[in-house]
Amino acid sequence: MPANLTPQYKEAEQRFRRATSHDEKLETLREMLALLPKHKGTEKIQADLRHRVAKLEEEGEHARRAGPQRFDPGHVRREGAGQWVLIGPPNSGKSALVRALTHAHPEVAAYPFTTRVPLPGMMPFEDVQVQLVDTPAVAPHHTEPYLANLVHSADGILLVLDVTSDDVEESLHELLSVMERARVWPEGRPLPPDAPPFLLVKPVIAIGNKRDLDPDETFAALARGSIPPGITFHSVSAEHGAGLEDLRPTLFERLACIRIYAKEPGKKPDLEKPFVLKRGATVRALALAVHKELGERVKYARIWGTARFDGQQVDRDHVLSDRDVAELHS
Ligand SMILES: Nc1nc2c(ncn2[C@@H]2O[C@H](COP(=O)(O)OP(=O)(O)OP(=O)(O)O)[C@@H](O)[C@H]2O)c(=O)[nH]1
Ligand SMILES: [Mg+2]
Repeated sequence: MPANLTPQYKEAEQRFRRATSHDEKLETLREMLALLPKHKGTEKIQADLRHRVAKLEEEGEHARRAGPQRFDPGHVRREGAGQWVLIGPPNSGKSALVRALTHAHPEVAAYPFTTRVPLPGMMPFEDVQVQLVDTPAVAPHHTEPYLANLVHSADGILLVLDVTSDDVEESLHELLSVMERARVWPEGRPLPPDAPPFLLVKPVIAIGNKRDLDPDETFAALARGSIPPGITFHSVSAEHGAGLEDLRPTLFERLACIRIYAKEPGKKPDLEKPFVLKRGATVRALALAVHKELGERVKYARIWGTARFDGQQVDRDHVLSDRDVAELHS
């Protein structure tokens, strides 16, 4: 059966042949795998590509373990309640947004490709912090190959667009292809029957920036119309602050986390530093987060907050809710 390889696949194959570094090879192989039409005629090629990817991943893992530690721009250590990676075309305002929402100070400038390496910042929200990662621009023939790795390991993706720009649609197309290479699928968008394997479903939000230059939101409406289903749209002005206060809670809520205040019997709860757990976490998951051993020993908890009454006793499989106070008993 003919393989019917697409021009995009052949182009990725060309780049693989030219690739010199380990990361570049791995990246292009992953891309080839993603672009390969999946049918009986390509089964052999699929198996071969998977084998090569696995081998390169293993080599990478060995190199990482062996050290010495090298700066890897494709990896930013997650901190706080979760990590959002911002991607967007040049000058769309990624750095301005990270500057406005976090304590970080990335360079903001009116010329393209100002940001050269990823830069994380922490966004305070109520009593937690959410990590935002600024990145170099995505543009045809100028996209850093490691961006797909960053997107792959993030908890959520922000597609930052300048709504006043002439090429919102093309930019969006580029951003979606980075997500495709990263094997990320927007949460809330139905998976097609021919979806490639191993897709990671994550929250994806499109940010329509520079709202101050679009007072009647004509450009924002056009940009909104180009956004595929499942990707929500937020109109903001990173420079003037409009829309940012609504964005903060959204960035926490879309991480699907809960905050739990642990309390020792007879003592007041620590309301300063909540434990941040995934929505659906149980008493046992909280105990594990407090101390690995406690995860095994915990028998029940008393909870304040969403319980029917204060101090209600619940078993270790009880599902906790955001802002519960929990006293663990083993
Ligand atoms: N009017 C207006 N200008 C903005 C806004 N956000 C950013 N800018 C301007 O847009 C230009 C680019 O902003 P940056 O934040 O550097 O854009 P970037 O996406 O990080 O750009 P690169 O790092 O080059 O990819 C700067 O001149 C900013 O002052 C906004 O909300 N409104
Ligand atoms: Mg920048």
